[in-house]
Amino acid sequence: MKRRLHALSSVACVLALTAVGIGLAPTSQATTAGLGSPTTAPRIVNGDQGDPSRFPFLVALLDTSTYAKDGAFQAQFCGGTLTTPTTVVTAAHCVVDEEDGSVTAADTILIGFGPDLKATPMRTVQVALVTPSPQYDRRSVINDVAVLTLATPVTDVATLLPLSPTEAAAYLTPGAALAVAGWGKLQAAGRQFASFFRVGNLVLFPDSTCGGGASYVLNGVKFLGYGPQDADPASMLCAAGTTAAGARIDSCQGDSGGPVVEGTGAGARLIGIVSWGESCASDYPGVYTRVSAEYAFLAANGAVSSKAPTVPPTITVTPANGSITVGFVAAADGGSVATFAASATDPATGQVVNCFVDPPRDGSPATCQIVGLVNGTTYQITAISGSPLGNSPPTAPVAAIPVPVPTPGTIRKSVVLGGGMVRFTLTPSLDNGAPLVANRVICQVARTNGGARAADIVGRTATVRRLRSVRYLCFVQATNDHGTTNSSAVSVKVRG
Ligand code: 4AZ
Repeated sequence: MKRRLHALSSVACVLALTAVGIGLAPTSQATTAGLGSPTTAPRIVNGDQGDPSRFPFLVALLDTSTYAKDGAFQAQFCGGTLTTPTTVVTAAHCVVDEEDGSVTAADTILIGFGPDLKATPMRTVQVALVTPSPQYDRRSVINDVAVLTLATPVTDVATLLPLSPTEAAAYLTPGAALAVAGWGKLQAAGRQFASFFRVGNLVLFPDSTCGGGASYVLNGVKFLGYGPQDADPASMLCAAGTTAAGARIDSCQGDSGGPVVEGTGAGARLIGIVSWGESCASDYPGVYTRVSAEYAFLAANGAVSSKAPTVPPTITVTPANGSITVGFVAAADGGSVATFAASATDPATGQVVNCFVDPPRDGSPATCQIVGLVNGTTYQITAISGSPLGNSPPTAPVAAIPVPVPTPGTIRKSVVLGGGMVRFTLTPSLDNGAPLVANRVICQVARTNGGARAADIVGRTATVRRLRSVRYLCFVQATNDHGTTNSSAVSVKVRG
């Protein structure tokens, strides 16, 4: 029973390749890097120790009875990915008998959570339903995907979204950086498995290597390609990595079913599932199920979050000249964000101006710029996370003024002193980050808007002199390097 399905997985791989009869190198020649260098620590094959915070969604498929007898390290037979609180996505070949096509009974599989198979006790959850893709073909290994439905939801572990067809073009560019994770063999030869999961940094190969037979050189290391009889680029991806020393990085037996991830943060996606390959770290890349091609199957079996964002994004608001730039970070509420939107409302006129941006796939903050705004006007900024399934509620409004012009103080009190003098008491003007170059009270003859007299504000007062005995409109005018802003005016009747 020890690592029972490892053997099955590797048989699946061998059959896939031999059935089509291309002249692949014998396994003994195909094994490569690291084998002759006992000084280097064992790796996934040439991977690194996993960072659990980067792969919370990585799960182990455990054989129930082996787990009871010998623990998780012996019972682990495949990897998987938690894509919703109730679904694990894995490879079909992990749960379909190679010989007769029978599907593994749900009660013989436990899902193990945690990075270390030798940690006791491992957190386990029972499986209620095992659903391999009806399009999975044991001979060609096309559509190598299955959904395991959990008996109880796991709500405290971060999930990973499967790549959707609409996102595929942006993610699946040859040369894209990927990571594969699992507890599989550390070397192609022998039976040395990882206890703590390992991660291999891979590069996505062109489709021409994955059914077109083209070879590919990565960092000076030449990889051979799979021909049309071996690999099907419609349902498979090819990928491999190299170490700085020129060794090949690959998944191996026991990694099957586990995730290939591209992107980080809100942009992270499950793009591949460990499926098969010509041995491990050989002259050939590893082959992975193309998740975006299985999206309809995954969605139909509940393995895609159908959740609209429920929590607004966190926003940063930066005023600029005639515009306001809004930065967005999606909330980690499990909702899938298709678009961020922000709007600026002028409360005085009710006018609204919007901007939109898609979340970047590297998980970095998205930004968009609301343009065509009037400098010095106070706008109210709100934002949402949007999706075809619905939008989050808006953020609380944040006030922003395009260009940091000053905010003038307001006139609190005016005292007519006689002799053509009026003394004003004011609230302070705000420089909004750029020092005031002028800050004064200006009085104009109300009837003509002429005859202006001004006085600098000193402390909280200003005394305007040489006024005539007429009605004036008086206001605060503050100026910094970005511009000048006037307060609203108060009416003052001057007597001589
Ligand atoms: C396997 O037997 C297997 N190098 C998984 C991945 C690869 C080869 C074999 C890719 O499960």
